[in-house]
Amino acid sequence: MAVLEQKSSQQLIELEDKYGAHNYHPLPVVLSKGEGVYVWDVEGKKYYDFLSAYSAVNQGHCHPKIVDAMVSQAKVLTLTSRAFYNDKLGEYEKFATEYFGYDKLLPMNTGAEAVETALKLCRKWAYEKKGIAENEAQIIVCKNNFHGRTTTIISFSNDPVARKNFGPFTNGFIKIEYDNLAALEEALTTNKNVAGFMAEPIQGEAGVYVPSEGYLAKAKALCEKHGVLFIADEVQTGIARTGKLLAVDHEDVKADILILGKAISGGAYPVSAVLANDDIMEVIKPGNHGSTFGGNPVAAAVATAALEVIRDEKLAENAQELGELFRAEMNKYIETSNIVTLVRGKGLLNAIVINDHEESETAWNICVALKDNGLLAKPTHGNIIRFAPPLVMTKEQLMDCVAIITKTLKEFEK
Ligand code: IF1
Repeated sequence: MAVLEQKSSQQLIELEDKYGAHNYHPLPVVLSKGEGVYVWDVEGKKYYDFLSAYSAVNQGHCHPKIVDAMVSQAKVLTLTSRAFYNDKLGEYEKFATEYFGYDKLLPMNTGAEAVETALKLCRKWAYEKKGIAENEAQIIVCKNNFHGRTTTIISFSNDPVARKNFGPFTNGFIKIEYDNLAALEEALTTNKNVAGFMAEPIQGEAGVYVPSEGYLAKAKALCEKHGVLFIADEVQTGIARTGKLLAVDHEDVKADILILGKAISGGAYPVSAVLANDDIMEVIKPGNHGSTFGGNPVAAAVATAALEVIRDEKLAENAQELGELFRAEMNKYIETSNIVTLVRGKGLLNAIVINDHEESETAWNICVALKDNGLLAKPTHGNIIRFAPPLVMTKEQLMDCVAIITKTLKEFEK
């Protein structure tokens, strides 16, 4: 067989440009290998990965335990559909429900599918348990949210780029300001058909907005007072990313419906999940919901291994410790900087704010320079750069990354 010569980064970028939909604007780097906190481009250059595929690779790239679980299962049975049982799903559901402390788990594949599942579950609960008139349920969401890209989810987005020309949209959502308890209380008291309140415990895409201390606990208490379900979207903040297993754990909050994705599989395979207790999950009956791949044996094997790695390697504790170190080091730099105004985050989900207007290219140019200096990160909105390395990073590696980041930022000092 002819040996395909390895194409250059530029050739591979041109292939995607010619044959692929232009639904992304990636940083100009073509990756071909990942291991732990490192990735390599096709020319063999090595980088620190400071994005972790948007917090899907918390366990590090190609973690051997996770890959072995995937390969072993893939050689035996990949997919049965849910028309039949398989021998891995029940074991995984037991493991994961005990791991997170819920009665039941509904397995899906992507984060957006899990968000859609949670919304359907909340509505059905509202009609069948709370007695809201059918098709009248309202779900409260937060402005500047990011919950995925399906038509219903963008229906309650306020990002014009995510919404324009994708209408008509789904009704039944009330948008309030994030981290504003008065706005939540008003929405709960002035609308009689509220079924749920869904929020990210930290708004990731909006720019790593950490809400005020106590916000999540008080929001949950308001939901309980008004008989409304609190839905936590932990697709990005979950699985040890913020220094606890779940971001809501920082305030000892138990969501009525928990949404997981991304790192529940360590980034090896699309896996997502919705967890709830029986009094909520029991409204789902055969035929109400599902998906071809949801709960497949490979997903079950991969997610079990990925969650074991988080626990056995104490990655939440590591994220907590390294996150504090990262913010302390960045704050030292910020004291002397005239381009970075602040660093914020929890655990190893952090962001810096560049003191330039939203439309400026500065954050992008800094990320291109970081790439040239061996570290991959990407701006969220305009002037905010998210920093989210794999949670397996060592202190020495983190300090090396801090040196790269501060050295690069100094190149942009005015
Ligand atoms: C893209 C953003 C991050 C999420 C939360 C649900 C989902 C996501 C809190 C949906 C997904 C991804 C989507 C990906 C880039 C990334 C992202 F920039 F889009 F907004 F992380 F912040 N809830 N976030 O963060 O999960 O269906 O993607 O599996 O669409 O570009 P998904």
